[in-house]
Amino acid sequence: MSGQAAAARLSLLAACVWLTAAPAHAARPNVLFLSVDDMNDWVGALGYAPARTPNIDRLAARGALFANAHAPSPKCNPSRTAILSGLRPSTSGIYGNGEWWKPNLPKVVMLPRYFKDNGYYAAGGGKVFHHTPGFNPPDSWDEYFDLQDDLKSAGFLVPYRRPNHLTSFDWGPLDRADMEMGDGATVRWAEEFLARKHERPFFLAVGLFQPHLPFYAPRAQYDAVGPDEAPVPPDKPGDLDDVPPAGRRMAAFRTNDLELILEHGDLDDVVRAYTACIRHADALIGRLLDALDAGAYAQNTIVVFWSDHGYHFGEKHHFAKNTLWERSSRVPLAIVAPGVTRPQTVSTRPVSLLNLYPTLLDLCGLPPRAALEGVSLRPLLEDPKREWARPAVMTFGRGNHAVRSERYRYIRYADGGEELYDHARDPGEWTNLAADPAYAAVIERHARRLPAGNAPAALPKSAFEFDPQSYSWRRKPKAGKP
Ligand SMILES: [Ca+2]
Ligand SMILES: [Ca+2]
Repeated sequence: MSGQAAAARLSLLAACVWLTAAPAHAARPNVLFLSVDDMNDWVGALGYAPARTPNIDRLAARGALFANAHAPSPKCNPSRTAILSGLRPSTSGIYGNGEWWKPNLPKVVMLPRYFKDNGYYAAGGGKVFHHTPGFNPPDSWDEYFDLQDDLKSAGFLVPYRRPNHLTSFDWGPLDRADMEMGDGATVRWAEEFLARKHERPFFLAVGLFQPHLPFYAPRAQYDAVGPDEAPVPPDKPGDLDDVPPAGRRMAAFRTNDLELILEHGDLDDVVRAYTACIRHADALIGRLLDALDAGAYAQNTIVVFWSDHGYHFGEKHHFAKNTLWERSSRVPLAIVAPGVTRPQTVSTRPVSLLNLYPTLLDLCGLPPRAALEGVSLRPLLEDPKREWARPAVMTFGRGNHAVRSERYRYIRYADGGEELYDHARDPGEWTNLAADPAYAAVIERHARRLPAGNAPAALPKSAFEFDPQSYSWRRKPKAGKP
């Protein structure tokens, strides 16, 4: 080794020692990763008045609001797994709520774990991963606040108060205050977390169950909405006539609930209760923002607010989620990044929540990961109007995808069925243009953005034995073998 090379090596070593000794996180921002469950785009900041969401609106006004943001999949587990893994459902094979991600994707490093492995204190509470047992491995976190089973979901689940005609859910007012609901306990924990002194930068994930069904809202929120304030969305007669069979099958999923709600004349009351649940979530978000502002971390904490997917209330004669239309995929998304975003900016560029993982690594200066399929949104955070050629892609079930550009939504089902909607003229997605030859080039342009592969569905829960004590899985022997 030459003297020069040796000197260079020594100085490199010295640099390494310095890097190791220095607090590597000195300038790293904290993260408040704040999510809601099944909240569609009914927030004031996105132009929907009845929900009345002053706290979500003030959060959005502090930074960048994305007005064309979409979930990677219209269901809890595939959406959350995609967001937290940075992998599309078509890559991971996690398409539904019945597949544990961990035994199927043993090598994947989820977002909180990556922060934890890179010097952050990773804390979570409520519903971040899908909430049933086996979806939230403790090694993802330094600290986790989990609700007891009877406190989970939107309110207090059992007993259902009405011997009602529905089997799957209930709605209405509960005689409880905002902080006495299930999510109130999570918010109280997060308030205490934000008041604590932290030695390391933190990644704090707060996952509210609201406004997921059952749509139980504090009575004060329910009463404040009023019976006529939240309109039932229009369901245009014959709207499904131009939808291919695969899309009609998605629309028909769980239609029993919708038929019964309509038969009993309850849809307006269901919408009212859901709207009250959004207001309830908003009130809790206000508590969190106040706690952030009152503590030591207001100036150096990135806040990301997102919902895991949207929700139908009769549009396309469908109830809940599980479709590839705008109503199932469009979500509120706001990012406040001190020193990067400017207040009151709005971007109409199409973005997927798949981009959150690489965005947060970029904003926090953590090593990028080549495996991630999204890209950092930093260019749009800095300039919300800049060119953005990348559409948002969403997947539901194997081989079924939607591609959302700034203007169009193109849907292609596994059997080749297609839909195309022009949002400049038809925001309700009522007229399928896919068969119109005038749009052949538009379709071709969007079809190029479909995922290249469609991974086989991951193994279902029934393929494994799960031990909640050790939080580990064992593959069951295949049936028929001794
Ligand atoms: Ca959900
Ligand atoms: Ca139609």
